[in-house]
Amino acid sequence: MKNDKTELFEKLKTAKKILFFTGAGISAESGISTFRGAGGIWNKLKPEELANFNAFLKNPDMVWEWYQYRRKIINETKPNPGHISIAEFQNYYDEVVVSTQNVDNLHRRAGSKIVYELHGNIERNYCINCGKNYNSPDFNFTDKAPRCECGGLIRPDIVWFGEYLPQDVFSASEKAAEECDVCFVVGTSAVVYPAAQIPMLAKRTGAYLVEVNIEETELTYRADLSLIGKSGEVLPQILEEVKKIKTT
Ligand code: BJW
Ligand code: ZN
Repeated sequence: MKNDKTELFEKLKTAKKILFFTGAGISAESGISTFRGAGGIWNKLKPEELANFNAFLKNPDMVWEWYQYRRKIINETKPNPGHISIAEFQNYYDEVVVSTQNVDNLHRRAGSKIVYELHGNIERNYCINCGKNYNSPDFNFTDKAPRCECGGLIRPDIVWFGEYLPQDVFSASEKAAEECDVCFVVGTSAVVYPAAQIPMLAKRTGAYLVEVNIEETELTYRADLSLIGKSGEVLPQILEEVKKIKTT
C-alpha cells in the first residue's frame, strides 16, 4: 500500500541520514506561486521568454523586471510549517540535507543548515562579462537591468534552461542521495532534469523514497510511499511522530 506509513516510521526509527529533495510546492503555502499545475506562473507567462539566456540578451530589462518582481514577493514571505518541520528534523538525525530546486532562500531562513541550491539563488547576481558578484540587499537594484562597473550586464544567479547546474552543488546532492536512509521528495513535479535524477539515485542506492505532494507526479510510481496533501500539513504530522519515536 502506497499510503501506509507503518514502514516509514520503522525506517525513521533507525535512519541516520535524511535527504529532503524539494521544489516550488513547498513554498506555495508561503505565498510563492509554483511554475506548473494549478495557479502555476507558466500558465500565464512563457518560460522560453523569461528563463533562458537568449531571452535575457534580447530583452534584459523585461527579464530583470520579472526577477525584481519575484524578489519583492519573496522578501515579503516567510518560511511555512513545511520548511520549519524540515529544519526541526536536524534535532533528531545525524545528518539532514536539503537539496532544493528553489531559489527563494526559505529553507535557510527556516534554519536548515545544509542546503544545496541546484538552480541558484534569487538574491545573488553576477556580471555576465567579468563575473563580479552583486548581491541584494547590499546592492540597490532598480527595475532596469543594471550594468557592472565593467559595462557588462548583471544577471540573476539562477540556472536557466539549457544551462549547467553548479557542479559542486549537484555532486554534493548526489552524494547525499547515495548516503541517505530516507529521501523525502516534497512539492516538485519532478520533470526538470538533471535535478530530478537525485531522488531516483537515492532510491536506486537503497533509500526509502517518500513523496509529499498535493497530487501524483512522474515520480509517484517509483516512490515507496505517496502522501497526498499539503507539505505544510503533512510534514509537521510526520515530525510529531518522529518526536515520539525518538523519545521512547
Ligand atoms: C504542492 C503544494 C503544496 C503545490 N504541498 N506540494 C527536452 C527538451 C528541452 C530541454 C530538455 C529536454 N529534456 C531535458 C531537457 C533539459 C531541461 C529540462 O529538464 N527540461 C524539461 C522541463 C523538459 N533542463 C535544463 O535545461 C537544465 N540544464 C541542463 O539540462 O543542462 C545541460 C545542458 C547544457 C547545455 C545545453 C543543453 C543541456 C536546467 C534546468 C533549469 C531549470 N530552471 C528553472 C527556472 C528557473 C528560472 C526562474 O526561477 O525563473 O527552475 S525551471 C523551473 O522548474 C524552476 C524549478 O526549480 C524547476 C522545477 O520545478 P518544480 O520545483 O518541480 O515546480 P513545479 O511548479 O513544476 O511543481 C510544483 C509541484 O508542487 C507540483 O507537483 C504541485 O502539485 C506541488 N504542490 N502546492 C505540496 N502545498
Ligand atoms: Zn563586470
